[in-house]
Amino acid sequence: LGQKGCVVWITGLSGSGKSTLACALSRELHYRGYLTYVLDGDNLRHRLNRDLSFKAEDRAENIRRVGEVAKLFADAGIICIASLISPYRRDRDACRALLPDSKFIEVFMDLPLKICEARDPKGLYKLARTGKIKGFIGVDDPYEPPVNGEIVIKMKDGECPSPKAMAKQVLCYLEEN
Ligand code: GGZ
Repeated sequence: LGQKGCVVWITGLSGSGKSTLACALSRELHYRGYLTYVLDGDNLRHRLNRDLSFKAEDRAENIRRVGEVAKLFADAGIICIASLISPYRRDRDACRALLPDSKFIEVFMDLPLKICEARDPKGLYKLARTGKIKGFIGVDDPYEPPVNGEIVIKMKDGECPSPKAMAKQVLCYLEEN
């Protein structure tokens, strides 16, 4: 009772830790008794969005659909954590426009490309660098960072923040706002 839904929209390069943060944040919120639901771009592309490619217009449609679904969760009083590369500002802003401003919290994973590329958990950067996949964000397609996002996750003292530290940063924001 009394829970207010919202959308926490996590954007950033492949390998920047979006899914890791989504998972850690969801866990921390559960401990505190909140209902959450994670919408992960990579997972949704297997079913709901399996008809979509990585061309700009398909990314736009991917993000539009996830934005609409996220809004439904928020309307139901759930904290919906959406984790997508969502590289283009216009697409993210269209999702923001579906909700009152205080209910859309944009989290930018501001980690250097070098770090994301070094992680390369699925070997996708390697495929992109060798031309085996085209239009990979950060390699041959641009990423447009948020300008007025609510939260920025950054390196501290040359170290990437831990999943727990990232989740705490978002939690603090949610609690204060
Ligand atoms: C194949 C790709 C491509 C291309 C991204 N070809 O880091 P990941 O692997 O695990 O998650 C990424 C996922 C991107 O899906 P999104 O829905 O988040 O993207 S977007 O918001 O831009 O629509 C990545 C993988 O799919 N990926 N680019 N070019 N696989």
